Amino acid sequence: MTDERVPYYLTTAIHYPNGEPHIGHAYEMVGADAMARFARLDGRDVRFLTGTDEHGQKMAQTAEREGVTPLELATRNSGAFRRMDDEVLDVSYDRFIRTTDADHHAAAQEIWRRMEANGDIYLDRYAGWYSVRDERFFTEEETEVREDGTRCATETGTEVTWTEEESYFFRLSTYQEPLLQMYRENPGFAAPSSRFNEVIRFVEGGLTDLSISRTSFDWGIPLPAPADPSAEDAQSRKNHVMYVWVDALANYLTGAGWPETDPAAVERYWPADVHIIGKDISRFHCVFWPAFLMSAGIELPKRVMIHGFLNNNGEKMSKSLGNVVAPADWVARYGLDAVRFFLLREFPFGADGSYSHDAVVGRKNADLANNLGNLAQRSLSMVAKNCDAAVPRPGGLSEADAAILAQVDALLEKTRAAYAEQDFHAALEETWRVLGEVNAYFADQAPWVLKKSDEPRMRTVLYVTLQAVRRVALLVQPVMPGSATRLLDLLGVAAEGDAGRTGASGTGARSFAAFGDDLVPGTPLPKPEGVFPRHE
Ligand code: ME8
Repeated sequence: MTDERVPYYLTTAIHYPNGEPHIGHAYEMVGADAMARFARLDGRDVRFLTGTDEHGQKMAQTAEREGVTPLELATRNSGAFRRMDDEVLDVSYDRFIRTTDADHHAAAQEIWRRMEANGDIYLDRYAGWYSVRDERFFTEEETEVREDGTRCATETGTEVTWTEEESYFFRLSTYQEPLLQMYRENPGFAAPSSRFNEVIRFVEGGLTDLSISRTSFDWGIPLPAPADPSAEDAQSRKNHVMYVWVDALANYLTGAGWPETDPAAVERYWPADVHIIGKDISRFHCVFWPAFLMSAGIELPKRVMIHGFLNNNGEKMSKSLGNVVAPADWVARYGLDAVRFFLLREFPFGADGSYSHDAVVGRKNADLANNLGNLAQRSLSMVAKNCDAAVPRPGGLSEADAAILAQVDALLEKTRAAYAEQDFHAALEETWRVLGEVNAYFADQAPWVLKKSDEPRMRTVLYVTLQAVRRVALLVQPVMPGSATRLLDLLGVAAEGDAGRTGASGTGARSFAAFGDDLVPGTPLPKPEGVFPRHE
């Protein structure tokens, strides 16, 4: 049977497992998970890739400090990232890739071979500044000497060390024009536009060739054997491992089954629909990655969504400031759905933002407990008491009824448009604006007064309100899968199997195909209970 659904392949950055995950990592996962769930509920055949980036000098150094092997360090912390996804955040990924996986080695070596076959790789010497923290090379002009005498990268503030070694280079300089042309032809290649413009200005400033192998340590993927075994460098290339970013970026291809673990999947899912990454790694994804792919003759991803950074009360999170929050602690304190909602509602995905205890509690109490929770609880309790605990039968709709339903109905298209740009904030803002209108409608119509004066009208108002709550609950499933599912259960909406897929709450998902359906009068409803508790 052929799958008629349109494929949708999305990826997150793969995280460095040189420590435990923090709330910045959680932020990226929640955004990507909302996107994946939305696409599934909207009928797409989703493949969602995440994982850990396990090679490189940073991993090797941390392992040495901790007295374990790099693989032991990677395995331990990769497990912590995976547990965050599975047990803390309910992330519905399809594959958790580790760059130490065997199929990934094959993919990384294959892309290298293709770039080499295209004449884009040559052997030379690298002499310059390297930041282990950033796993990145810097030119002299990109660094500065601090008061304490250490040299740092100006852009990232991390320490750099002078590095001189034999290295293979990628002819990035020859891709300046092709990249600029690709950007012109694909104005949506990266977003938001402010960050895309920074990338374009960087490329316009000229590109130098990129060092893509290292000899000073061996924790990385070996270079593939040369096409010609009698090549002059056949022996010496055994001393090189791939620069960790060549290896890391190739994970997106591995995850699609490239080059040959799953050709049908490659055909179906590549090019990726969106790579979701943070602002500090935009250059790798918008400059290096498309240049590698052009060189290797592989189609480019459709979009790179560059999210901002999450700060603690306006301060950068750092171990030295002691303000690093563990995602599990946050979730234990506020509840998963309040955290997920806060992260996506508080500020636009492309912008930087901040969290504080008061801000999270504000969202939890005002937006969730009051605007949505109370409305649902009050209308459902009235139905339980006054309508035989079943969906009431409405009479003819008044102008006010029709007007509020029209606003609710328009939310699907608006939400779809916002998600197409990963603008979760705009989607939620509009949904909560309309929820405000529904609350005003409920207060104006005062069904508790109608109960004494006009029972048929009371039933109509309750029906319209439940109808509105049902549509809002459908649309917030990607953000709050657990709570939305419970709310839909309380509304007597039948679950449809696995449209939302995986995760503890996946089985109860209801796809958007049913968005336009009406609640069926007479459907028995379970005893109402609060879904969005207040934070005391
Ligand atoms: O960069 N707020 O890994 P990483 C929001 N392995 N996002 C944040 C953040 C914060 N405070 N701190 C980090 C790497 N991030 C590479 C990626 S991809 C082929 C290789 C984001 O563990 C960061 O921007 O340092 C990145 O997207 C992700 O977390 C992983 O960061």
